Amino acid sequence: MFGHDRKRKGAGATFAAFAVSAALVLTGCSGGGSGDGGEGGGEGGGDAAITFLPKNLGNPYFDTSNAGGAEAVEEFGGTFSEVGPTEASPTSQVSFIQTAAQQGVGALVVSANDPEAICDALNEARDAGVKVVTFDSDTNPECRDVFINQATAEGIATTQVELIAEQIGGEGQIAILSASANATNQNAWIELMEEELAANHPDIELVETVYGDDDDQTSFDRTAALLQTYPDLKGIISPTTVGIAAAARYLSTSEYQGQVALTGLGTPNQMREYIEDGTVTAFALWNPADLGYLAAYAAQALIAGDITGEEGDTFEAGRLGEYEVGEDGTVLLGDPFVFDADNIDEFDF
Ligand code: RAM
Repeated sequence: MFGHDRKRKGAGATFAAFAVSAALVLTGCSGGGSGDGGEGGGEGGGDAAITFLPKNLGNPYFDTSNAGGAEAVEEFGGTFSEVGPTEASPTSQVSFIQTAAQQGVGALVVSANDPEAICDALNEARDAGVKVVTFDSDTNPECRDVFINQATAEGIATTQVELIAEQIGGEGQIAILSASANATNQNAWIELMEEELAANHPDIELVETVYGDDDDQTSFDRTAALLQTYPDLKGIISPTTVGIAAAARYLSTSEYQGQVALTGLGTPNQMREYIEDGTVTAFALWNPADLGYLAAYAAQALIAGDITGEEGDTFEAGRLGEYEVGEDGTVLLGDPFVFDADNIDEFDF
């Protein structure tokens, strides 16, 4: 459905919007916090104090999405801060949620490491009046007000399967290098990738899914182990920006460069050198800055009482325009996007 060709065809307009918004974010994130638990810059908007809580700190993907959030918060005159754990483990976000609730922030914007493990803490925060927006990786729907989804799970899954199928000629063994084992987003995509492989690619065998925990070194080591264990491996899908960058780094100096295909979800800045040296031919993602920007506007709309998260609620999201809340309190950002040697230089995030 979201095939490679289709994405390239629609590329013109999207390229321009994408590149411009990335540039805006780079210059417009002065309200950003530092991840030390303290409140960031920005003035006034006491009610619109919005805390971003990524899966973990130190991931350029979340640096970009949270810069998008800071840009939005600055636009509507709220207060932005960012806090987060160093490890993307199921319960590592709980203490940050509790602290934000004690501080009485207006809203938390969270990418969940586990659909269930942070639910009690989130619901306690909501009981204390904090609005909860999940983005990127959801919790169970009853633990948040709204989920900002980067693209449909089906679209993200199908895009990656189509890319690997194209890159290995439609047959052979592949493996998946994922993030943490409980990540809601990666697990949803993996399930759908398995279905897509079974339905439409009978000659591709998924031999194993391994977990690099969104940690660079762990992902690097898992890649090495996969290549040793499966000498006939033809390709790897890594549906995580941390994993794909680490796997590319491993492949780029190994005997497998150009022999074992690698695709998945990556940021252009992390993947550029591997596109240039031929380790990777194409990968996908969305615009993380827009994702954070939209999440911040949804948080503000909840705080202001403009929306409650009911299906059919609508709100304005600055330069992105109007959005509507869909089924299960989900708001959809857009389509996944494929990057390759022809377009990667147009992006800077
Ligand atoms: C990593 C994280 C994030 C995911 C991206 C694709 O940065 O796991 O949750 O959406 O990859």
